[in-house]
Amino acid sequence: MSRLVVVSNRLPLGDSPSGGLVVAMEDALRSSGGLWVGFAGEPVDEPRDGLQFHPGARFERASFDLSRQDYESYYLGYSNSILWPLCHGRADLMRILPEYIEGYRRVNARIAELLVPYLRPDDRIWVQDYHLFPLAADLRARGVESPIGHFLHIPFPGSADCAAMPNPPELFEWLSHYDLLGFQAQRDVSNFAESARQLADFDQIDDGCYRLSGRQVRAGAFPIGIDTAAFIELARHAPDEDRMRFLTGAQMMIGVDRLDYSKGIPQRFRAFHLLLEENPDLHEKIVFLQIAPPTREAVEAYQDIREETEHLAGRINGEFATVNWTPIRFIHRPMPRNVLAGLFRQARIGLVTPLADGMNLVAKEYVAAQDVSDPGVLILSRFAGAAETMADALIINPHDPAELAAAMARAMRMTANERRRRHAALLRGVIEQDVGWWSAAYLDALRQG
Ligand code: ADQ
Repeated sequence: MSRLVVVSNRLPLGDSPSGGLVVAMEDALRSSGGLWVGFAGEPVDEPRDGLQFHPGARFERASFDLSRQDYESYYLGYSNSILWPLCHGRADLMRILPEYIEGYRRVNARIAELLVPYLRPDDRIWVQDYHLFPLAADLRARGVESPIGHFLHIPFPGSADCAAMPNPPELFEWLSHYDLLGFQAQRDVSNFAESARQLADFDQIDDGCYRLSGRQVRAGAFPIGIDTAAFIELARHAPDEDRMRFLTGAQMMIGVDRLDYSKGIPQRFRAFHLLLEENPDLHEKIVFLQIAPPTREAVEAYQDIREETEHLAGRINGEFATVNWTPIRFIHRPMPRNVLAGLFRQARIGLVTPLADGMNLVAKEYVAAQDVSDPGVLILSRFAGAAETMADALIINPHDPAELAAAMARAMRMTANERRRRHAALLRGVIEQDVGWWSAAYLDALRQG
């Protein structure tokens, strides 16, 4: 079997808890043998030449260094101050600087340069996410002819947003060098085709097969999953009881997100305010636990969101708290995965309300963690990729506080029968389309090219 080479922005090293992507890649790499290349951690003053190999896994792992300047322009700059806001419908938050664009091109070309000496002719190369759009073009320019696939973990923007990029045709030129473009949802495949039609030299050849800038490219939706079996076990054996004392008999509603403006955290706080205003009977019956570790704090747009959310939480607690009851608990730290799993299991409501999201794995983790005989209710934004396959959640528009507050009230009052019926349907999907299914489906499609 040909070797799999995965390239991602980050190479997970050490004992940090594994997220879905790490588990998926480890799974795929272990079964076919392979190499995972990525950036390992902190930028340095003097980047070393070449790749650094890290023994100790059942496949090869190799990292590259980034200088502080490259980290700033390629990672914080182009990737997270241009592409991330653009792909999440926030073109207004983009910060377009010429050095970001140059840095992004330079780093991708350097990664290709470092990688080429280690590639074999029969490799299959799988590039992950928006940090590395140009990588296939850079590899092809250096003579690489192997199949190269890309998977985008975040939404693909529609044509109006694409047009707000610094140089839209360049994005499509980069994409045209891949054999297979993988997206989270059908919505993204449609956005890709529509944007390419408007902004590039593009034709549809067949279902899922296109001509882009004179080259043939396939595209499809491959909804990412979690390691469902492992998460179910984690939740079953999670430490609990003591930790739940704060509930003092109330039901818990939980939100777990990186503190990112795309996740809709202020919107859900406002809806919770409305819920308490309109439903005095729910006072002291519900506690909202929001866990949101800060992220990308060096990027300006992330500096305001913490203040806004803390202010809203303070206002709600100031207005409604009693001696025995604090309506919102807001924690700004990451949590060990087993603690998270236990909290999900205890929560009557799982709140996943992004304004835009590629998939959202928290929605799947919440479902996997439930006790099947007395499960909680998932409230899910229609703008999460997960909404395409999780129709049995309460699907809401996160911009509408009245609709969201009504869903919270409905979830609080939902009968055990309806909760069990909805949960059983959701769990079936989360089990069937787990992370192993996802990587196998993608790699099969890449192979058939
Ligand atoms: P993210 O934007 O990071 O991922 P998500 O899919 O929800 O979003 O994954 C977050 C992961 O981090 C989950 O596994 C969650 O449990 C964990 N996490 C969040 N807060 C935590 C905390 N406080 N402590 C510990 N763990 C925490 C991007 C895209 C998504 C897409 C994924 C995978 O934005 O749309 O689903 O990649 O493709």
